[in-house]
Amino acid sequence: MEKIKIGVIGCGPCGMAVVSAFNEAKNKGQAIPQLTFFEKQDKVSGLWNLTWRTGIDEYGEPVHGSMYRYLWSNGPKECLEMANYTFDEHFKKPIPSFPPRIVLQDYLLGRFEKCSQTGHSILFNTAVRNVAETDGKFKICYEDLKTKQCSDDTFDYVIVATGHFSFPNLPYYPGIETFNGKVLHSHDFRNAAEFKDQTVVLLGSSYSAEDIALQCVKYGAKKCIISYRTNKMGYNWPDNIIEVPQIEKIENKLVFCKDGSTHEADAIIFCTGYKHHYPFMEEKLRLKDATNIYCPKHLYKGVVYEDNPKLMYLGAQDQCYTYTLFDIQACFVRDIILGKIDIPDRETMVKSIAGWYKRCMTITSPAEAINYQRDYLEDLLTDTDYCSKESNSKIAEMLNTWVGYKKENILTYRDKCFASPYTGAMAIPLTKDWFYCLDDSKESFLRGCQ
Ligand code: FAD
Ligand code: NA7
Repeated sequence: MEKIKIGVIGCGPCGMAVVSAFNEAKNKGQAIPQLTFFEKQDKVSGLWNLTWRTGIDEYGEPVHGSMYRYLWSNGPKECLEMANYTFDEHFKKPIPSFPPRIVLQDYLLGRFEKCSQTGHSILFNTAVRNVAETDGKFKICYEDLKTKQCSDDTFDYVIVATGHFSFPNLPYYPGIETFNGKVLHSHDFRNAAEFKDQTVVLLGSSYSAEDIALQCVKYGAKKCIISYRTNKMGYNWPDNIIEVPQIEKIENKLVFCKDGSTHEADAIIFCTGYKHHYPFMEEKLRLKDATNIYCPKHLYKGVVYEDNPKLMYLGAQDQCYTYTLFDIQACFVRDIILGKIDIPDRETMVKSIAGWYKRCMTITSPAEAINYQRDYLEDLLTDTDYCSKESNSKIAEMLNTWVGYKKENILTYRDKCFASPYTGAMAIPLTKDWFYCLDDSKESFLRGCQ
């Protein structure tokens, strides 16, 4: 019998989770399908590859990267630890709970190396241009970015793992064209040191605004002014970070807020989030809705495309859980493809999606979002194996504790230690408070971990 063919678009953490999931099946002696990955970068790990580029890359492609220098994990590493590859296994010694980007990438790559015996192929420097479905088969058209050669291939299943934190949501503010200073979206933010001695206005009040404001003052910005549309973050900010209501207009160097206050700024950073963007999917296969914690309204169990269950989207929701969620989703998708999980009829799918979506729309606090995602993953874990439901619950508990630490003191939450949900081993503290750790190299970080 011919092997089932799976085309996976993107080889960031979600694509890498697919490799690990099938590797687990192979280790158990199961026959696995033929996996082909299309990756437009020249290496795996998606956003975790730091790039200095903004705008377009060397091939004229939109730059995928949204991460920046000096980025440290914004959640405890124990909440994204991979069940089949613990931090202790990788680093061979305990490390602190909040590592810099490069350390988490190192870990990601370690697991990938260990769990990569699936015989898969990865086409690097290859951008998928079009995915179309006819008679139950998917045709993927792709371009080799180096040679500009376009080719196509046919697949039984398609897994979209291209991420959704790369295509900026960039609203208009009246008068912004008169602003005498730098204007950028967080997607293009690369180095906080650039804003030394400056007053920076950040638009938006979520993870990017929070972290970029902290980064800026950590590396010498004079002041950060965070403008919120709906709610303040309300953290115990240092004196040089303030929160102000929505900006109504901008004139030269001045920004005017809804509450009548005026502020002078040197730079404006749009931290207004990202949009789902799958231009390469033919219209009937394309996710279009805004992101939320469940994800667009058309994914059964958060992954299976309602209109065509042989198409899956991974990691398409906003995330409290990250690597753990990607891994569990990948195991779930693997078991559908291996015929271990049945896809119900459309009516049942629609009902299931509606139930999760309805609850998602009632979420009003971080704790509700965390517990929602815990329950969602627990639901997947009923049908697939990855980690125990107890470990999943422990992760939610830790995420709730982390939210509390942030409320207590936004400057010190990264100094806290958590325990592994799998081994119980406790992290060690940073040798110096995070706010004073200006060197984010792997060497410097691991040197402190004797
Ligand atoms: P991505 O990492 O975006 O990978 C998608 C891959 O698809 C990329 O390699 C891309 O090149 C490829 N691709 C895209 N389009 C195409 C195409 N047409 N053809 C071929 N290949 C394509 N998570 C955490 O756990 N901790 C953190 O501290 C954290 N910080 C973050 C900070 C920032 C600024 C951002 C933006 C995100 C952060 N995240 C963090 C979340 C992060 O998005 C996830 O951890 C993870 O990278 C998502 O993995 P992914 O595989 O879904 O997507
Ligand atoms: P988020 O979490 O989607 O947040 C976007 C923020 O931008 C949020 O506070 C929105 O306000 C605000 N927003 C969106 N549109 C507008 C307009 N038109 N005007 C004003 N404000 C707006 O994106 P982030 O980049 O912070 O985080 C995404 C990921 O990147 C996350 O996983 C991090 O790890 C890094 P709202 O609160 O909806 O009123």
